[in-house]
Amino acid sequence: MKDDIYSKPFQIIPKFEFSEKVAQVFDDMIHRSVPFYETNQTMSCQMAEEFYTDGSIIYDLGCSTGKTAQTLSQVFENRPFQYIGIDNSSAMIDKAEKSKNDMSEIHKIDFLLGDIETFPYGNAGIIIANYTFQFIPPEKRAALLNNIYFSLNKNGVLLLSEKVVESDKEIANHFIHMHHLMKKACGYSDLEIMQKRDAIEDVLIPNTPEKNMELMKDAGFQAVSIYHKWFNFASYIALKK
Ligand code: GEK
Repeated sequence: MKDDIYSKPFQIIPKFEFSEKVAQVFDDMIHRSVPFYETNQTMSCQMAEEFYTDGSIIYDLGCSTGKTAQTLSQVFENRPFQYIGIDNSSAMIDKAEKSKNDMSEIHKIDFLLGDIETFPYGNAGIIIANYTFQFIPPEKRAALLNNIYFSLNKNGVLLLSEKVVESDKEIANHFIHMHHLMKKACGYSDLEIMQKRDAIEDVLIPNTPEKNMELMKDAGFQAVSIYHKWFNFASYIALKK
């Protein structure tokens, strides 16, 4: 379904939330809003496959409609893996459940309604958090990363993708403009872009790329690197050695 949530003018723009309405159009919304979304899914899932140790669990924090599980299933092909996707929006989990039909039965896939801040990540080999950390209140991010580091098995891996903001205001504004151009090229009108921007302000709070690196290092990760960057979007890999 096409995302037209912000196509009509609002008198008062309601704060963005992961409602039933958003879940219905989510696949179209994220495809037209996150640059290189599909490429990045493939990249993160290929790396998950590289680092996966048989018998461990892949956790997907903020799994939404299950795109990462689908991509993992394609990338792993005939290799078994266990996956748990967690999301606190029941509308998203319901949609993710339906996507299971397209996945191979040799892959053990569960979608659970839960809060990623309190979830017990047992036997974690890989933790993927694609565009979810940005919705966690900034003051709680260090605690979540500490928990992720603590929960990962030895040689475990965190794959994190985020919208980011540059520390230099001028560069930041140019990168934001590039993102708006990308959204326009994907068919969003100026009104849609501006209303969505207002709705998401204070809900999605991006860190600087450097802050994300610092948080992961402070949590204990011995090696941290950016594996993909496009203006104000960055993807990181962090290793627990
Ligand atoms: C993808 N990773 O397709 N606990 C659980 N879920 C949460 C929490 C929380 N505390 N906060 C937010 N969410 C997906 C895309 S979307 C990104 C992730 C976006 C969930 C929220 O319900 C939503 O489904 C997801 O995190 C963020 O690669 O909309 O920009």
